[in-house]
Amino acid sequence: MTIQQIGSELTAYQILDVEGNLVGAMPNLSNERILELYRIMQLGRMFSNKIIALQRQGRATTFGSLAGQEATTVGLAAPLQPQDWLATSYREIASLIVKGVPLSTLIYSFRGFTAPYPRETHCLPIQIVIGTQMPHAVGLAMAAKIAGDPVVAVGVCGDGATSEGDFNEALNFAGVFQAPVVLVVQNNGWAISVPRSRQSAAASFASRGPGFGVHSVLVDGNDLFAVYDVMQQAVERARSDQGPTLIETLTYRLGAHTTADDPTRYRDEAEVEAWRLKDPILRLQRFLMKRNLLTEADNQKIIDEIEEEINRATDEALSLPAPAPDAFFDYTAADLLPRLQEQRQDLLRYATHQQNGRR
Ligand SMILES: Cc1ncc(C[n+]2csc(CCOP(=O)(O)OP(=O)(O)O)c2C)c(N)n1
Ligand SMILES: [Mg+2]
Repeated sequence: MTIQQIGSELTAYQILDVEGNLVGAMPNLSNERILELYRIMQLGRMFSNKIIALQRQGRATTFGSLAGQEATTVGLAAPLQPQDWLATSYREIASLIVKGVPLSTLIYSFRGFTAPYPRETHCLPIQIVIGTQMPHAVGLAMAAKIAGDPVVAVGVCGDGATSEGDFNEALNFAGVFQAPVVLVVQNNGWAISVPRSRQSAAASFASRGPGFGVHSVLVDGNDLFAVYDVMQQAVERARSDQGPTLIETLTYRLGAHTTADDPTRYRDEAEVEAWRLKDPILRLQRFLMKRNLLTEADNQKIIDEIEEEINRATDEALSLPAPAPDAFFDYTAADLLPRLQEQRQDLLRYATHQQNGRR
């Protein structure tokens, strides 16, 4: 498949249908690699459930599950090379896992402070400020291009982020400077309680690309093979200096926005049920079982092993000292300006006051 320039046409590219049957040409992936990616999809969902449980016990901060979005988050990171940059929001934990960020580092970050990820993973810390990671990705790509490095940068945001200036500015810079970047919009239907229909009157977010002179594609975001395929091609286009690509992945947030949200107050359960039938993990599982690449027993073994892996990483992350309340100042600037030094002191005074109040 070659990436088509799309206008307002609304057909999402698909390789694997809901029943796990091939309806397009398979990307170049070995059976071992497919099984590994399937394992990380399962890991992404189980990791999400674990952090939600820790949050309920008061041992983790607010957390947004990626349940339902495993094919997109795993598929977008899988074609990347170690030197390629990844700049994401909070919904792409599985992408970071594919890139090699250790589970214990990620779990520790949900104790209130995101310590830097290992340098060699080339992942920026997750962004909570909506949309800001998109110009970061374009900047990293432009820097690589200027330096002549064969490095690609990927920025990932949600449907809600497309209404931010940052998203549009990133697209414009990417087009004007032909940055080796891939900008991915995970359209999961909702931005907290704001539905996709209230975000834009455009038929698709992908259709925004051509207005910026950026190659665009719309893909079934619950289809691992399709996401991998379009991503692989976009990354190669970027690496061979053929320019940036905008990819919209059509997916769905099966859970709450975060642990601080109750979607039953604004969302029809029938919509959720309809998307459960398109579950990306079940879809790939059906494919694997039909091809005799996975049995029920294999599947159970994978789940048991992941559970152990997550529990080990949790023990490790919880055994570390709690992050200092002012730790993030260490990463704000090389030398703190007087105003920031003052803010740091204020924060420490406040934290001490709070602690004394509790005694
Ligand atoms: C600049 C900014 N404005 C508002 C918020 C509050 N906020 C947090 S998540 C969110 C919705 C984002 O929706 P979307 O981009 O679709 O991402 P999703 O959560 O669906 O993955 C908002 C408005 C924020 N974090 N940053
Ligand atoms: Mg969204």
